[in-house]
Amino acid sequence: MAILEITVPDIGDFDEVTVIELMVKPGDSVKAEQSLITVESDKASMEIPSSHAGVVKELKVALGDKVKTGSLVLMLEVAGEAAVPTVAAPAAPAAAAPAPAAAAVPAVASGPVEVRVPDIGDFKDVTVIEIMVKPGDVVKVEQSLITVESDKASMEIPSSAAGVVKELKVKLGDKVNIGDLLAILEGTVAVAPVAAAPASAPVVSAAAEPAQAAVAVAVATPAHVPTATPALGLPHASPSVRKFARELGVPLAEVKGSGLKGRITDADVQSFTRSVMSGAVQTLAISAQQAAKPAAGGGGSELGLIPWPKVDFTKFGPVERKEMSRIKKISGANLLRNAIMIPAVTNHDDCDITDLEAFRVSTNKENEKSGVKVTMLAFLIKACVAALKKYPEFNSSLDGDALIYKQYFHIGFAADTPNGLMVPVIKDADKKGIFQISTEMGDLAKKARDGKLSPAEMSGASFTISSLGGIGGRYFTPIINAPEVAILGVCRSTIEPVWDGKAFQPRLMLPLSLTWDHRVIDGAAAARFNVYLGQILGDFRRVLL
Ligand code: CAO
Repeated sequence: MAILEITVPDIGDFDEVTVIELMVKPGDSVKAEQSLITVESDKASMEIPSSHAGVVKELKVALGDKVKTGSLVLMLEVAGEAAVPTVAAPAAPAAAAPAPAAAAVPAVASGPVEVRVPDIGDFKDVTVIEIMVKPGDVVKVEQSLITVESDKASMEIPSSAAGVVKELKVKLGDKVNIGDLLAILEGTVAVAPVAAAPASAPVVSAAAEPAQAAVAVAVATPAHVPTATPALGLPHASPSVRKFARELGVPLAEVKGSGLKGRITDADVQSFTRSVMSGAVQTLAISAQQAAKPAAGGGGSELGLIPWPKVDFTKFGPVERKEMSRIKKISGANLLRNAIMIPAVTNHDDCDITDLEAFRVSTNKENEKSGVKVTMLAFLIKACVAALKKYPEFNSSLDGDALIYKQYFHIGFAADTPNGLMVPVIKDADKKGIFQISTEMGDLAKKARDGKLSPAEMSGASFTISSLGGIGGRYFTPIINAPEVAILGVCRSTIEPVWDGKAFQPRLMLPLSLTWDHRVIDGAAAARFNVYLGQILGDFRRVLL
């Protein structure tokens, strides 16, 4: 046996790409050429294959990491001599790497317009494996029309014009080349320069929103590899279908492909979703989670939901459609999974922070010149660390039937940014003072707003705080940031009349909302956690007891 380092092969012009999907985990057996991870730039997504067959020992990348040619992906144990040298994965299909197309300024034409296969680099006789439109469909400029596949890559071919599809000139299995006629559009159509100049590279969206590039490039599974089965974990699907499945939280390995060679199409993903919703199919992902909790609840996955309403809003008034930011899409998929899969309960409580607030204000006054402003959140982080130490199950994660108790205290805090919610992490908050925490929080919040947080700065949290205190509100039910098991929501403190046994006293009360995973934590423990947290915030000297 030998251990090999599997690295990112030559991925052409891509400088830094983001890891958006991990397709294997430690312990998995992989074949040579099996895809290990998917990476995405703003122009394309690609699957990175394994150069060897073996067993995954250790993943060296996490979701969100930036990688480039030569970055270490994972350690692979392979059969053979221990002397086998460390090798890089074979070169990626650099020819498939997209080159930027000229910005498309649509011109207007009327009458039939021919859409042809634009310049697809060195690829010859690529097979049409998916047809994404049909006669009568209205297509936009840059909308993907078909997916083609060579033995190295699959790519979606976009339309060079907008209009109504009058006739399709290709069918599944056809071999196409540069210049071949794909479709005829009719009506008044907007024509992008790419149609007039087929030499422009087709594989990059030239539309105004490059992040939504319609075209993706993938290192394809070799033709001889059989159609994916859940057991193999090798779903055969184009990057756009993978992306679609990810957005819906659909485990592709469980979807049966109806396309050529068993390829999974958008329609397959949609019909799988419908089956899950109707209870006809239970996803393995959900079963695994259910296995982790006592059998008392029975099946429980038959959500029995009716389909999502499809409404033509323009019937009711003018509308504007805007793509959601990438962060929103990613966090949305995570939030949906966490909301559905965790039996979460929220305890609301109030705690008296009158004295702490007075201390905070005086501390800030004394340290005005230091430039470091201490907000209530820094104290909350310290107080939570104390409560997590006293109630360690709140600092744990589920691992099958076991709990992983973390002996570190890395506290995530939700930060509101123009692009969406981000959760930077204060590492080792137990070892840091209020000033250091405040300084780090300020730096991390700024980086989050500027979109400059590194994946490392957003990972490893063992507990999260979501503070809306600077904004307002009373209580809310935060969603647990899996695989954590609890999250504290905090709203704005207000002066309340509090009965001291003789009279009402004006006290500054802080509303707390603690959401916890009922598989790990019981209601009584949650109530105790909140009470203890309130006691600490009421009098920090208790930390010393
Ligand atoms: N009660 C009363 N006032 C509070 C308070 C509370 N609980 N928490 C903060 N404040 C005050 C601060 O003292 C500060 O007052 P001054 O301007 O008078 O000094 C003001 O509100 C603004 O504070 P802040 O929000 O800038 O600082 P913070 O440390 O409390 O929070 C950060 C930092 C990054 C967490 C915050 O800016 C943020 O992004 N919050 C939103 C988090 C979020 O979106 N959560 C929802 C997740 S679920 O979708």
